[in-house]
Amino acid sequence: MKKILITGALGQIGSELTTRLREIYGVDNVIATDIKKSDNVNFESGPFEILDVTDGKRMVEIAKKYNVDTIMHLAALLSATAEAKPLFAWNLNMGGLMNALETAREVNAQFFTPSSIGAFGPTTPKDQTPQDTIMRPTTMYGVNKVAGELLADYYHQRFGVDTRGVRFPGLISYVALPGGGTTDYAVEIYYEAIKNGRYTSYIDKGTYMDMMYMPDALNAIIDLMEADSSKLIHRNAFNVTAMSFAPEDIAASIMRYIPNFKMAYNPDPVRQKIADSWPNSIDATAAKQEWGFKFEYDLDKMTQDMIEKLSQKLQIRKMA
Ligand code: VAH
Repeated sequence: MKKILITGALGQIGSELTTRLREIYGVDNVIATDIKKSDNVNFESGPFEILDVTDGKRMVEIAKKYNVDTIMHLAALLSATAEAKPLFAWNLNMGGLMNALETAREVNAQFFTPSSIGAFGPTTPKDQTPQDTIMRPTTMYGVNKVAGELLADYYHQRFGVDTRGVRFPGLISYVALPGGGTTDYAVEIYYEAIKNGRYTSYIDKGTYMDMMYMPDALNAIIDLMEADSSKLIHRNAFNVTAMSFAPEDIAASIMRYIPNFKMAYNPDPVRQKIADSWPNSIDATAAKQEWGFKFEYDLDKMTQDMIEKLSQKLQIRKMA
């Protein structure tokens, strides 16, 4: 990777991936793009272009203008929004992905796009979900992710594009808020715990989902993209996870640092149904074996860092 184009650079992953890649590869070698101008100070420091990923012609123009050799396609609607607007989600998620793959083919760039545990469905084995298994998702987001995995593999087999991807679990971070996801509760809870000392979860008790702290997610992307291609048996996309927890587990972890924190439950039928269709835990053995996937943050270590960083960001002292 020498010259990297990122789509969706203002999103939850993109905002931190842009900063991290600029630290590693040089500011001028990471071209951030998104559908709107950024007010994020990090972006003033390097190249930024307005790009609607459904405009394939413009995407190729930008890729050629900066002579990119890597495309990281992150722009997409997440699960809850996609369920509310399925046709828009199909057009944006699949149209954008197709344009990104075509651009990578045209300029001979390496390619990354994230899949998700949302690619699995209710008939998938729920515990320690294998890398290769039944994938019949019952959400538009899941359909997009399975189709996306197949498309990315097709572009590798048919056109030789070096496509790679991971099936991300829910991602937790303090820089940019996620938008329209099912796992967003695991981010909101920290903000509410610090601001108000309480949170009402829209995901019910006992609902286990895989999760990962953003620093581990960024490392996974970079490690996969730098991995020796000849060692990859799989490509799109690898199961990766750091932990699996239910809302009561994250509440208990927060209480270790904010003892008076109060948790309540008011399940949102739509997002609860999506969460219930996903695995309880997935198996990341293939990623560990083929490119050395590892993670550093477990639930309590993540909680401690989230509370510390968010307290600074919100200018509230809350550590016990
Ligand atoms: C979502 N955060 O909730 C995303 C992610 C596994 C969940 O794909 O839609």
